[in-house]
Order: sequence, then structure tokens, then C-alpha cells
Amino acid sequence: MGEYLDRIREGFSDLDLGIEVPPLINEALAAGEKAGDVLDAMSAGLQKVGELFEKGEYYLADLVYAGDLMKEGIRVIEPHLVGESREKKGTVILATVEGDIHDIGKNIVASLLAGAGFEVADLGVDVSPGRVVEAVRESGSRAVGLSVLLTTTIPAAEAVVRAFRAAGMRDRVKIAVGGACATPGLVETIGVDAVGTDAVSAVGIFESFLGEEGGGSK
Ligand code: B1M
Repeated sequence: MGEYLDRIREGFSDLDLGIEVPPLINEALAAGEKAGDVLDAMSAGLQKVGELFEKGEYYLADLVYAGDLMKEGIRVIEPHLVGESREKKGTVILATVEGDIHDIGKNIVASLLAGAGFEVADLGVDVSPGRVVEAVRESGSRAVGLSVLLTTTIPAAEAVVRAFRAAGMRDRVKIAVGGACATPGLVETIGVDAVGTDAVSAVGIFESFLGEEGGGSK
């Protein structure tokens, strides 16, 4: 069984899958691999692509291609990842922060949250702090999830926290961040309430945020 996961991981890191992505994933699922493990194998391949890009062995075009492969794979895997819940658990505002256009991880988080019964308002990528505050105001949501993939856009996540303080709304909203450069230290350094390492942990975070009476406290 694990042989499929190896092929997926290596295929994604070598960027030689091309049009073969859907059949390979479908074969892996048919052989009994779990959707979450397939997603992890794809992500591990992409991680390697990022490392090779950093070393100068891959170019920007390779990152773009890797992103396309991942999106193709996610289209196949998504229906298998998402559970069904009839219970409505409140609204989560999701966005990739200003200056950052990475959206693959955010989109996975959005799907899993929707599958877990949350209403998700996905604001997209390169979203300004003001737009996030406005969305919370309009929807009455008490929970925000920010995707941050670049070290240089961590300040943009902090700007969202500051924008809520400036609007006098910080005490009624909980804010979580996630993404390649999100580390637990961000709770202290930029004042968010939680950091999600993967999409599954994001579901747990928003369950704890919206399961509590009264919302945030910072
Ligand atoms: Co970019 N890129 N990229 N890139 N890219 C990274 C992030 C990088 C780590 C690669 C590297 O050098 N090793 C690096 C950042 C380095 C740094 O700052 N520390 C980098 C760079 C430098 C850049 C550019 C600056 C390159 C350039 O132009 N010279 C440029 C920036 C553009 C911009 O945003 N302004 C750029 C561009 C791109 C593409 C557009 C080509 C493409 C993105 C396509 C797209 O998203 N539509 C791309 C890609 C594909 C990557 C890598 C290879 C893969 C990202 C990805 O989709 N991973 C990436 C390498 C890496 O991440 N190691 C890289 C798969 C995805 C499922 O994982 O997004 O982490 P992830 O999401 C996970 C968790 O993090 C978590 O759940 C998800 C599922 O488990 N999660 C959350 C995510 N968001 C969450 C929110 C939550 C909770 C959990 O809310 C609470």
C-alpha cells in the first residue's frame, strides 16, 4: 500500500506526473490508502519542491507547476476528505494575508471547516486587514483564520490583529493563523489566539473558538 504514497510523494517532488495525477490518486484510494495520507504525501512532495526552489535547483515556473499539480490532486481528494455534518457551528472568516497569494492550504482548510459544519466566508488571497475587519462586522462572526506562507507577510497577519484592536473589536473575535511559516511563537509575538499546523488542527481550533460562550479575550 505505502508504495502508492511513495509514488505520489516522489511524483510531486520530481514534477513528472503531468496528466497522471487523478488516476494515480484514484488508484491509491482504491488500494485502500486514506485520503488524509494521500494529502500528506502530496504535501511532502511540495515541501521538497520548496526546498529545491530554495537551493536554486527549481525555478519559479516549477513552483507554479507544483501548485497546479497540487490543485489537480486536491480536486480528486477533496470529496474523500470532507466529512458531513448537519450541525451548524458558526461562521469562520478565512483569508490569505495581504501581500501573499498562496491559497492551496487555505482552500483545504475551508473545505474541512465546511465539512465539519462551519459556515465559511473565504475572502481569498492578498486580503487587506480592513477587509477582514469589515467581513467580521458584516457577518457577526467571532472567528478569523489567516493563512501566512511567507516570512515577509507575517507583519500582515499582525496588521490584522492591530486593525481589530483599532476598531475596538479585538475582544469579540478570536484569530488563528496557519501556513508554512506559522509557528506557535506567533501567539506571543503578534498576539493571535492560536496557530494551526494543518487543516485538521484548524477544525479543532475553530471548534474551541466557537464552542465557547462570548468569543475572544485579547
Ligand atoms: Co511559494 N513559497 N512563493 N509559491 N511556495 C513557499 C511558501 C516557500 C516556503 C518555498 C521555499 O522557498 N521553500 C517560500 C517562502 C519562504 C519564506 O518566506 N519563508 C515561497 C516563496 C519565496 C515564494 C515567492 C516569493 C517566489 C518568488 O516569486 N520568488 C512567491 C510569492 C508570491 C506571493 O505570495 N506574493 C511564491 C509564489 C508561489 C506560487 C504562486 C508559484 C505557488 C502558489 C500557488 C497557490 O497557492 N495557488 C507557490 C507554491 C506552490 C509554494 C510551495 C512550493 C507550496 C505551498 C503549498 O501549497 N503547500 C511552498 C513550499 C512550502 O510550503 N514548503 C512555497 C501545500 C499546502 C497544502 O500546504 O499551504 O502549508 P500549506 O497549508 C497547510 C498548513 O500550513 C495548514 O493547513 C494546510 C493543509 O494541511 N494551513 C492552515 C494553511 N493555512 C492555514 C490557515 C489556518 C490553519 C491552518 O487558519 C487558522
